[in-house]
Amino acid sequence: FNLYLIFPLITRSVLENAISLSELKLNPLEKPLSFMDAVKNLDAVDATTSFQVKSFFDSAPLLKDAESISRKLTQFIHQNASLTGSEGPRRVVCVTSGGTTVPLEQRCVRYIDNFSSGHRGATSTEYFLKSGYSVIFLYRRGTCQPYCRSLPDDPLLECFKLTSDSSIQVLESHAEAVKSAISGHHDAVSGGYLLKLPFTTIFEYLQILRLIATSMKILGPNAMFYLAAAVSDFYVPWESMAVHKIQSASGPLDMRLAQVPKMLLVLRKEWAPTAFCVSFKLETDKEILLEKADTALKKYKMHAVVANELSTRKEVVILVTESGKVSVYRENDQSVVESPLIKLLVEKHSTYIMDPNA
Ligand code: PAZ
Repeated sequence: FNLYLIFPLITRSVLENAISLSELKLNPLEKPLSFMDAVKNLDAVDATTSFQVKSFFDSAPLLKDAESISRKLTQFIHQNASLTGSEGPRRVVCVTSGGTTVPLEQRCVRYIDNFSSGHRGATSTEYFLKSGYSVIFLYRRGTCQPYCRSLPDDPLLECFKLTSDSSIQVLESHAEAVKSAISGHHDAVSGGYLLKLPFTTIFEYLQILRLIATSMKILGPNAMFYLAAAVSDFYVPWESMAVHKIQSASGPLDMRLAQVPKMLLVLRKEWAPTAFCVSFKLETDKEILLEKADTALKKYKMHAVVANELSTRKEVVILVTESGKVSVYRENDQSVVESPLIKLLVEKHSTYIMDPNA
């Protein structure tokens, strides 16, 4: 059973476009004029990316709740755009959190996953809210949630007990954590400062991110993207994906995955051109981490890249910007690295708001 046979045309249209474009680059005069017109004003890399992005979205399965997500977003953003504090208009940050999955079958039984507990995104959300931001929290279903860091993994079973008259009581040992989780979460959601949107697959994640980014355009430089989610680099295009569960009777499985188009550049250039954008770079090999972060900063025109190594990500991160690299450490065993990191990013965002073109 060879997946090369199942996915032979994985990105045929993408590849054809890419081939046409590379040919265009080599022999621009030999191409028909209409095609030249289509890519006018774009360099070859941008045009290829645009085609790949279009192809990705055109072939993605329809986002189920698109209308209701758009409605929630419009309401949330308009409500927050009308708020002004001592520091000017209220800022809104989109925090992405958790890993995306890549389904291998349309009626999905198996999938490839990306590592992320969601701790970074959830904790950062709390610190952004504390700093006066409103947050759109785009998170992987089942991952860590804001204000729940101090709760055990199964809060219902471990924090509560049934009394003899069948009412529910919080165990004394967890009372403080439960109180602060409930009040923090309640204040943020009922105050209209926190909107939570879940995703599971790479298709859902990118479609919702695009909706968020285009809705946030009206916020201008007061918008920020803080892209901590671990996003798949490879995927199986929907139209070439097996519909039913892949059978094992034919022996080992060979699989060829298409590359997920580089959406960061599209986010920066098209979806949210005036927003302040921070992306993350995770590596396990520290020798290549900073070089990769530098490349992301330049290639995707990010305002900042947060570089982190898997094993030390909770103790230290390195903030990479045009003006240099700063190591950010957690203060002690009781604190979290997100506290100084968000403080630094809020300062950088303030500078950006004052002069977005600097
Ligand atoms: O979610 P978590 O707290 O377990 O880990 C956070 C992280 C390592 C996923 C995040 O800091 C990060 O680097 N995200 C981007 C990963 C990437 O390079 O795709």
